[in-house]
Parts: sequence; structure tokens; C-alpha cells
Amino acid sequence: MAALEALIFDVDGTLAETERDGHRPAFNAAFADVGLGWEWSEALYGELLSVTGGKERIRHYIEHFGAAVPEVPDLDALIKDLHKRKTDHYVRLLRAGFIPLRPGVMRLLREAREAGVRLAIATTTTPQNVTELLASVDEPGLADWFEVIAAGDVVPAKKPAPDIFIYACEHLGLKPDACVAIEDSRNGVRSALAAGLEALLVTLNSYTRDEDMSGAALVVDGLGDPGQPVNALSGALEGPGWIDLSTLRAMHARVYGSAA
Ligand code: XBP
Ligand code: MG
Repeated sequence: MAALEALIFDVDGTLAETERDGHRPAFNAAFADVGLGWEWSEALYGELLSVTGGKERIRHYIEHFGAAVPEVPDLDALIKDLHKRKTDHYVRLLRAGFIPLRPGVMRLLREAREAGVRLAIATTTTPQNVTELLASVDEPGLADWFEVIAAGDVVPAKKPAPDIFIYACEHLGLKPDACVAIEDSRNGVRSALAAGLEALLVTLNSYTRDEDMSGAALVVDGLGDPGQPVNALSGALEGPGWIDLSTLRAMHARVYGSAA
């Protein structure tokens, strides 16, 4: 029965609300660069989020939404070019400081670091998007707090496949039962559970609040902060009423029966 040794964070929707006002306009700007006439509305993007990975999402849109595609000799090259343009636009948004971390994230990261609980990231997004998001926070060297940043194409299969969480645990040198995973989406829940990370906290957001998070140990509407308690939609919320290390330790102990 392992003690809690590490927190493994998802990025998009978990560390920050990046999708609606970050990735989505970046995709639309890339489509405009190439004159495609494609425009992903908030509602359409919410549907497209069922497919993880920006390149995979563009391909899904082409194949399933009747998108008008220019006559090109190599569709893969077009998708790759669009995604590179999108990433450049997204990084510009991050560098301009348009995408803050969600409430409570820095507090929890600091608490874990001070308690010697190790930190890692397991995300579908492009690695540069992670380092640029962390660099945009007013905490110099924040990226270095994470021993492992497992991101994007570093694994063959993206969420809901377990690959990225398995990669993170392996590079931490920890078994899943020594970790807590923090996610925001159904795809993330499926990925973490398939990787054996049953001590799983879900922080819902506007895109994922209606998704089926079955299997998560605790589902809340955010991390909250002192004086800003959160609502638990499923699972037992122990501790001060917002998500702190004691809450995560209690959740981990409940799942694995280990000493909190
Ligand atoms: C969310 C994703 C990513 C982003 C877009 O990742 O599925 O694809 O939507 O980023 P997670 P890219 O929730 O696992 O952090 O365009 O770089 O894929
Ligand atoms: Mg996410």
C-alpha cells in the first residue's frame, strides 16, 4: 500500500482553461492563414474536443464534417502545416498572457512542492504549449518544478489511451498507486484509469461538465481556494472544503487503503 508520492496533472482544461479562448481561436487563425474558410464555433469545437490531439482533430473534422478541402497532393502535409501555424498562434496567445492558470493551481503546486510531493504532467497537447503556458505564469522556473513533462507525440497513442500516463509514471519511477492524477475530461479519465491511476481527481470545466466521469474517485467543479469552497459532484470531499494536499491524501488513502 504505497503512500502518495506524486501528483500527475493534465494540462488543457485542468491547469488552465485553454480550449475555448486559446486553442480554438488559434485553430481558426491557422485556417484563415491558408484561406480555408473553416471556422470552429464554440459549440462545434466542443464536439471536436472528443478527439484529442490537434492534428487528429483537424483530420477528424475533414473526414466527418464535410469540410471543403483544397486539392493538395499530400493531406498529411497540409494537416501538419495547419497544426504548426496553429501552435504558433497559440504560443503568441500564451506569451501575451491571455491564458491564466485556473484558481487554486499555483496554491496546490506550491503546497505539493513544500511537502516534497513530486510533480509531473501528462498531456495530449504539444510540448511547446506546456512550457510556454508555464513560462507565462509569474513564477520563474515553474516548468522545472515538474520532473516529467509527458506531452503530445512522445507516445504513439493519445488519450483516452493510457500511454501518456504510463510514460509519466515510468519516468517518475513510480507505480500508479503512489500517484494522484488530476484531469478534466472523459478522455483523460479513461486514460488515467487504463494506466492504473485510480486515485483520480476531476476538476470540471465549461466544456466537460456534462461528460461521464465514472471511475474518478472525486469530481469537483474546481480546485477552489481558502474561502472559495468547491462543489463535489461525486466522491467524498474531505479536508477544508477546497482541494488541498490533505484532500488528495485522503482520497488516495480511500482508494488504496494506505496511510494518509
Ligand atoms: C487537450 C488536447 C489537445 C489540445 C490542443 O490535451 O486534446 O489536443 O486540445 O493541443 P490535454 P494540440 O487535456 O490532455 O492537456 O493542438 O497541441 O494537440
Ligand atoms: Mg484536459
